[in-house]
Amino acid sequence: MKASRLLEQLEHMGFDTIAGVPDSTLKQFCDGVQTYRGTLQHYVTANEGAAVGIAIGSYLASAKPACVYMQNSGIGNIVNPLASLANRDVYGIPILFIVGWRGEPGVKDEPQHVFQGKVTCELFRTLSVPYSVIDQNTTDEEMNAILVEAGKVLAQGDQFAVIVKKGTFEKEAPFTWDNGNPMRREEVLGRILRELPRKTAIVSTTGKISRELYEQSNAIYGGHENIFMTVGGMGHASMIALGIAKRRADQKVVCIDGDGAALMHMGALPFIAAQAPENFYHIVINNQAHESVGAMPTGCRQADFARIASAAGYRAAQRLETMEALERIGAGIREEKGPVLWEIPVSLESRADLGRPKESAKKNKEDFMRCLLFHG
Ligand SMILES: Cc1ncc(C[n+]2csc(CCOP(=O)(O)OP(=O)(O)O)c2C)c(N)n1
Repeated sequence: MKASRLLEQLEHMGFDTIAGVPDSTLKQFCDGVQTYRGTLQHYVTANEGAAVGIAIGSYLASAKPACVYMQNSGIGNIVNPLASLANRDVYGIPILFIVGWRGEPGVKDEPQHVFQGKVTCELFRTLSVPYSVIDQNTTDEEMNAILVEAGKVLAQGDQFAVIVKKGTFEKEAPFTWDNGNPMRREEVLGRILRELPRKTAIVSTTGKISRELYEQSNAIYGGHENIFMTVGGMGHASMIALGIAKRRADQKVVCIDGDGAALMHMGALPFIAAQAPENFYHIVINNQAHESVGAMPTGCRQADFARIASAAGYRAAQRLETMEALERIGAGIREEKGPVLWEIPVSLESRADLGRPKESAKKNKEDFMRCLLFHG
């Protein structure tokens, strides 16, 4: 199936707004949205619940339903505005969801996707959202029929979901862009690891930042037991790090975040500042993109995390733009009290042969807890 064709159909059906958070299963679809030349207004929102918010507002202003695309990991973020606002027992606001299905039962996937994948259809049933599943064998005629069915549901003020299996959308012209930043993320992460005292507790964010840190730490130190990889729960790494920092005042804790993840639950920043943990250090690796799932730009490319952190009340915040400047991290963690934030701009590059954690998630958790217990 071609994303461009589906988008034309949506426009034809009267959709004029599409909002969402990018997903690897929907990479071709997301590229299609970026390169689409029709009139659909597109937003990459900070989280999936925010996309539902835009869909609701757009409907209120135009009486036209909007489309929300996302990975199934984002279902948690849509539940609240869906169940307590859009549902027919409240306002009855039509929304069409396009949902990438990671962790489909029977298809091998990473630990963070297994349970979410298993309960995906069940969750939509529970939320009273009828759905159809599509895959690479779905024909254009079958897709038309699904959209006709969806249209009937939406006309009643209800929501409908199209659940998309891996490999459904064909490759078309890819969307390419450049953020102009010279430093490579993987090299930056290696340098950060060398700057930090060995065994500093690190909480790393969802996606390739954790995968690159894992490989870099194994290469530099022969292990990674001091790193807790937030493989799922995108946007929550900083609060996990805060939870550790509050319980272990004797330990310095570093959160290595992505800009997309930091945006997703940005209320964490003023909250961390209010808690004022002296042993907390926050590093935001900023490529202005959701690089891990296909390098789609975030909807907030102008965001200046150092200034946001200062305004939120962090004790100090700074942008580090060269490899030499990364020395500030080593000095800062030894000499400065937290909470401190360092924002590091990086390019959109990543290695095609980047690996994934080899141990089970549980083993990594146990190693991390043991390391935390016996260090400091
Ligand atoms: C709630 C949720 N929505 C979407 C995803 C899919 N996802 C995984 S990593 C990622 C991008 C993360 O972007 P950023 O934090 O900027 O890090 P980068 O990949 O650019 O290094 C996305 C959207 C997810 N895991 N969870």
